[in-house]
Amino acid sequence: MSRILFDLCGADDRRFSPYCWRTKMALGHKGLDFTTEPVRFTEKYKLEFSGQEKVPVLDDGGTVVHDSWNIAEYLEDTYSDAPALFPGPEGRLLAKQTNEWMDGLHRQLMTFIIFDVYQRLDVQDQAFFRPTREERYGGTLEELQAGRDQSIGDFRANGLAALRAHLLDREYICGKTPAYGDYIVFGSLQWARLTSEFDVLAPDDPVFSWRERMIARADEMGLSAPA
Ligand SMILES: N[C@@H](CCC(=O)N[C@@H](CS)C(=O)NCC(=O)O)C(=O)O
Repeated sequence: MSRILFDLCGADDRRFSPYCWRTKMALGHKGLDFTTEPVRFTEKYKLEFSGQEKVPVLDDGGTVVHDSWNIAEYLEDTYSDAPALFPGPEGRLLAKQTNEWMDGLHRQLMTFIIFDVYQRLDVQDQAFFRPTREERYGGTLEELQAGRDQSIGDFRANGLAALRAHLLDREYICGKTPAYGDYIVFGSLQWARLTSEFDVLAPDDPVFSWRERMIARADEMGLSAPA
C-alpha cells in the first residue's frame, strides 16, 4: 500500500514545515513507512485532490486526510495496535491543549525567522510569500525580523515558561517517552532550526536539552535533518 505525505518544500529541497514535521514524527512513532511529495507554496494544484490548499496532506492508500491534528487522530484510530500517540486516559485531550498552546506561539515565533524563511524559498515562492506574509503580519519581512533581538528575551522567559516548568521533572512533554505532544512542539522548533541560524532557545534552557533529545529521537526514526 502506498502512503504519501505531501510536504512543504523550500529551495534545495529543504523540508521545514512545522505541521509536516508533526506528521512525520507521528508516522515514525507508529512505525509507518511513507514517501513524500514535495509541494511548493506555488504548487497548490498538487493538493487539489484534498479539497484545500495547505500541507500536510496524507494519502494513506487512498484515504486522504489533511491538517496535522486530523492526521494524528486518524493515525491513532487507524493504527491502534502501534505505539500510542496519545498515551494515557486523557492523552488526546492533553495533546489537543498542547496543539492549541503551540499554535498560539506561532505568530511570535514566525516574526523571529520570517525573513530567513523567505530566503530559504525558491524565487517563485518568494514572490508568493512576501506579499501574503507582509499583509498578515503587518510590516516588511526585514522590519518584522529586525525586532527579534528585543523580543527574544520575552519569548524565552515568558512564552516558554509553562513548557520549561513542565519539563523540570520529566524527560519529555508526554512523560518518560516522547509522544504526539512532544512532536507538536518539536515541529515548531524544528521549523525555526531548519530555516534560521538564529537560535530561539538559550543553551542553558531545559527546553534546549529537551530539543536535543528530540533531534536524537528524529534521528532514531530515520528522520534526520541537518540544521
Ligand atoms: N492547522 C494546519 C496548518 C497547516 C499550514 O498552515 N500549513 C502551511 C505550511 S506550514 C501551508 O500549507 N501554507 C500554505 C499557504 O499559506 O498558502 C495544520 O495543523 O496542518
